Amino acid sequence: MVVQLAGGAGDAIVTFETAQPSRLRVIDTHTGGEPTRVVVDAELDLGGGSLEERQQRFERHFDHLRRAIVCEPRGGDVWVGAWLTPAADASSAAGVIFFNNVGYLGMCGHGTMGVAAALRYLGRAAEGEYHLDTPVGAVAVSLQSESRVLVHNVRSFRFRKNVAVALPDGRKYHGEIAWGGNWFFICHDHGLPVTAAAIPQLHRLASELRQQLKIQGMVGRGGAEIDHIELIGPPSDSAIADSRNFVLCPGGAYDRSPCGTGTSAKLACLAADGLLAEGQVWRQESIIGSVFEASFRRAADDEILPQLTGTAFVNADATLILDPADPFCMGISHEAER
Ligand code: PYC
Repeated sequence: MVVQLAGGAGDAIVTFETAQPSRLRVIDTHTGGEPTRVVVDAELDLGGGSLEERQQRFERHFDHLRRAIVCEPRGGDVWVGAWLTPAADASSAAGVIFFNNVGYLGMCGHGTMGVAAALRYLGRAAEGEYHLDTPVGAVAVSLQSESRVLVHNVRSFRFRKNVAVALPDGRKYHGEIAWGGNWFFICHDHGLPVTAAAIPQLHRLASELRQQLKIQGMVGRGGAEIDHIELIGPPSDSAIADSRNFVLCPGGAYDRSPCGTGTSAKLACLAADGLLAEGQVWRQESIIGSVFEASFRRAADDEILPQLTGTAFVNADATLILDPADPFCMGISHEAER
């Protein structure tokens, strides 16, 4: 297959040959219950430049691989994929592009922990702290123990406070728009129990809120779509956590983990309101009861530098087979119908 890519330098066009892979080695992990499929040893030249540029090239030329890796029948809406690529910054260990069943993620907290677990399993994790480049900036990772991973996330901030969203039937909710590596609408006054038993109602309301944010043109900085909805409630047990969340992800699944970027966005709101001090630990519980420990350091301009700790385990070392005779080789996609 001949592919033309806009090169890293200026608008130069780079033409090169890349073979369509027929097999992809993946390491599957889960972080607090949320899966990540890490593609390793794939030979795909995405050209130079930033991770943002490489993600755009991946999307333009190789989006079928995203679907093959995370969509049904090999995956499903809960899966996040991580494509490893050479680092953009000479001081980083690698670059990573995160994606799901409908598109691409700027950063992914649980996914970064999954990548760290996969690299450790492969014996490729650097000693101590190392950096991974993502499309929204570099993150730092270090292994705390066999399965515990510490992530220093990208700068996070609250963008808007007390935003009212009215649903067509007159119900009205309020929330904060915040960035934690992805865009979130964080809502407290939803009136639902944040418990596993209420997942269908939480899912319905979060979907309605996301739809209305879109219809009403409510966006993040620079007009960015708010594609994650976070409904906050009390923890199942104050001895284990400070708060519990339900996070609706862009592809329609809810995050089984406490959501690293969502926890970072929440920390930015707590910091902005003076409700959490620098260095103080915030324990964020997920809807299935897994917990991330988080804290922050202040950065300039009302932004914070969050750090998150969670546990990630490898649960498969597998080879995906891409058989051209298979009509669903490149995944089942409902995107055209959305
Ligand atoms: O952990 O940041 C996260 C995340 C985003 C989407 C699913 N998990």
